[in-house]
Amino acid sequence: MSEMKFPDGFLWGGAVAAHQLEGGWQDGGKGVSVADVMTVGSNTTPREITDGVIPGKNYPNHEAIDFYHHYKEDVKLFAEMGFKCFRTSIAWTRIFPQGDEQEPNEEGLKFYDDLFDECHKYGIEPVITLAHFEMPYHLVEEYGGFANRKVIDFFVKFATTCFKRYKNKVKYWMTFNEIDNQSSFNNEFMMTTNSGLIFSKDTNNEAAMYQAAHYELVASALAIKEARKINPDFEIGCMINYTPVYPKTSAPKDILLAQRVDQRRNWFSDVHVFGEYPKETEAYIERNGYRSDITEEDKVILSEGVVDYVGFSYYQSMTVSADKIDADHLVDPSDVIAKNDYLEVSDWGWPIDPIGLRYSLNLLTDRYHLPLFIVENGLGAFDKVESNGEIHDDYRIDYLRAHLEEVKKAVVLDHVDLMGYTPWGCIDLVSAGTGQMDKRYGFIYVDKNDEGVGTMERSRKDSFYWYKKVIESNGADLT
Ligand code: P53
Repeated sequence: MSEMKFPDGFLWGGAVAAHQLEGGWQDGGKGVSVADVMTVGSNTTPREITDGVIPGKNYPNHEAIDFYHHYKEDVKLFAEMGFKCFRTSIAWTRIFPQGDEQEPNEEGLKFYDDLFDECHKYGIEPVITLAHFEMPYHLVEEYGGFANRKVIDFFVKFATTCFKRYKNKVKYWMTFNEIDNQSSFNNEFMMTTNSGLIFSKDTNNEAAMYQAAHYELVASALAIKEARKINPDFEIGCMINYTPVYPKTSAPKDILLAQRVDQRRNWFSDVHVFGEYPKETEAYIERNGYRSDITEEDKVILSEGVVDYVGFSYYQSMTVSADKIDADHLVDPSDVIAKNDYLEVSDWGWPIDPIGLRYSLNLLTDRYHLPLFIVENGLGAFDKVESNGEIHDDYRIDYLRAHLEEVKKAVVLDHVDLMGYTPWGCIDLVSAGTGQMDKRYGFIYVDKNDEGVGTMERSRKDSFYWYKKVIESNGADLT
């Protein structure tokens, strides 16, 4: 294995999202996003989504790691590691602060011009997500987020504005981050961050999710159709959280349930890739009377606005048991999760499964016959700064090495067509799920804690030097 390399031009890099690192939440004319009304949580306490910004509450995304003012220093560190690409998102609220304006905000557009120029200075290719959990809060308050068909137009306008402005600076795009996360429709965080849905007690969450997701898929397809006209050389992908689903046992009812959970989660990417809903999903939606608003025109748009590649995050696998709920009674996939006795878990309880990544790469290749891009992978962990300032994060190196070994087998032995690998949170940032700073993913440490206290100073962890060597050897040296 050690002589095996990744293909030439493989996009080694790192991934972040605007709201999780930029800060500057009111700088340059930026508007309030859904991420700006989420408080800090913890390993055990969920983040609170407040009704607007309430003075005195701790909103970690407001300042984050202040990448807005530190980006030159940070991009320089990425370049030092040898990054070929850098995945970030464009904060919708920098471009359209409220979401429904006629004209974009020039200062916001300029910020990304400068950021992309800074990347290109070092030969780093930007990889851009358009909607990464940061919809304008105004669109939620005023329109109900993606519960409202009108929001499709606002998204398409935002997307088109970005495509036109950055057509010579950005080649790789993704429309919606982890669009399939909302299949956990009882999770308020997932619903708000993905679709801007805020539930009242009498809402049927599942029904709302199918309708909102449909509008998002139409918005994605329309944006892609526009993008093709603006620059035919764009590569535009979808972005899903791929979590392979395992049966707890070899009992056929567990096997069928595992398949059903996969169907409940992964129909989103089927629509992105094939331009139509898969059979079982369509049957389920019809049976329940969900997604009443779908037009013939929508169906044409979906079939025309398909993606060029499948971007996905991979953190863990999921194991399910039909002991209590079987395939025909499954509602929310989160209800059937069981413990996998073969896997260790992270400090946040996420199962660690490197082989699951090779399995996923093969499965997605067989299913979609498209290039894949691992746009997130990594270990959220507590780091300790030694008295001499060093950070020995061997657990992070072990995690990434084990995953990359499996990726390498998938690419070299199984011939999976993989565009690149961008581990999540290449610089420490605010956790999406918990709002914590102390759930760290980075190669670069940022001195700031969950209380928001710290000097913001950046320093290189051991993993920084390890990843640099991985990139330098094009993946031949993972030691
Ligand atoms: P954190 C779980 C929960 C929330 C967001 O997650 C998630 C996931 C994983 O499926 O999605 C992605 O920060 C997401 C990133 C996020 C990352 O996973 O909760 O695209 O925004 O930071 C890691 O540890």
